[in-house]
Amino acid sequence: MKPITFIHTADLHLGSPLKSIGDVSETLQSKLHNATFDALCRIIDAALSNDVDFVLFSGDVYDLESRSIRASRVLAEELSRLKEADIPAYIIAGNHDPLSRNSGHVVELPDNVHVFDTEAETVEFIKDGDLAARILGQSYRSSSDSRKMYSHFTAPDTSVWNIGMLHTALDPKNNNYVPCNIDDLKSKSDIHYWALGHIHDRRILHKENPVIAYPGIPQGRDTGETGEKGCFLVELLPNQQPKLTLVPTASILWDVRKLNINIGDGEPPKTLNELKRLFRTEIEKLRSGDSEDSVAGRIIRWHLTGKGDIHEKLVENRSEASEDITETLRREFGELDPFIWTESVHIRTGKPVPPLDELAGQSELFGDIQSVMEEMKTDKELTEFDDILGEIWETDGDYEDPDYEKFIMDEETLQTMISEAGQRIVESLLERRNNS
Ligand SMILES: [Mn+2]
Repeated sequence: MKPITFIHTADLHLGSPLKSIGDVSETLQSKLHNATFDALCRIIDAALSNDVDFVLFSGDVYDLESRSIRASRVLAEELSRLKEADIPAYIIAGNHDPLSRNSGHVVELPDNVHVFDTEAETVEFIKDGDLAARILGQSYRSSSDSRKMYSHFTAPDTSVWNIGMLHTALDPKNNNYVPCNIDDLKSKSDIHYWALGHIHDRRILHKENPVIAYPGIPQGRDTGETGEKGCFLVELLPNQQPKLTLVPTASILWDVRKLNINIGDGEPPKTLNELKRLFRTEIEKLRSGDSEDSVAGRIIRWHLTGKGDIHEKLVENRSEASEDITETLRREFGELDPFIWTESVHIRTGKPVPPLDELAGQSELFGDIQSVMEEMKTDKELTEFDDILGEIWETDGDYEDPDYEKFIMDEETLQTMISEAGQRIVESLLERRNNS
């Protein structure tokens, strides 16, 4: 087998707006508007600078079935850059950009591009005159597709790399997005690499024989799509483990960050001004890192945590306090380069009560509370509760809809809820004790 390298990307959702984040300036609005196109440009840059053999787009290149003219034009332009370097591109259509009757390309794509048909197809990739890989793929014909596409992906032999392109939720019960599970894909022993699309988190589900991977969305669009985003640079070498390297592509990063008012050695902030100073220090730290990383900016949802006297002042006028902090931070950092845009500030502080450990030593009641809390944190049934709810919130509704407010019940959220409940109980017991 010949060694091959390629880029695997998916779910570009070109032209899709980033979620509305409040009253932004025109400059910032245009940065948000260009972000998905910037990501495409970075993907093509990575293909060219690594001199890859080809580029795979595993569905949802466009956000909408009625493709925008700008998205079509930019895609054609970017793919032409690959053509100049003699690099082919392979595209399957997903649930957002199915190949139905209305979906002809407004702008013709260059001839180095193969868009897979709605029936399974196999395309050969020739390198230096020899067959080096086969790409097997199939496009959605409408916005949902219940066909078991993978079962029609059959390669004549395994003498060259066989790569399957599939847009799927990888959920056997989900008939909208190509029902299947990981074992179905593993059972296709003629496929070496499953280039998946649809799920916006980056996941490597199986490392070899076959590789099964989602590169995730190249540019996050809301606070449910936080952190670094990118595409995979894939190297397949004979008799070696496949190598997948993340190439960062997002110019704008979404972030949900905790700011603990008890950080540092000093006293926690007592006034709003002191609290804002704490935010400023934190933001400057982030900005200095971002300026080295070609990040245009970050959109942050803050969770203010910790214990201190300022808590009571903050919760007295909770929404006014968080709006005031938000406004100040937007004004100071929202227009800088790199920018930090504060999406919102969630006040989750508590009263300055002694640690539960200490209280537990003083009275039996607090000792009991502590052991109940410990039990809850490791309770098997609660962990299962988190599994069940997590699943409901992750799959209910269209999670690709940027306006869909995600609330994913995961282990960390559950632990936070337990700790916060404990804090409330301790606060009110102490209050009662002080008042009696
Ligand atoms: Mn999709």
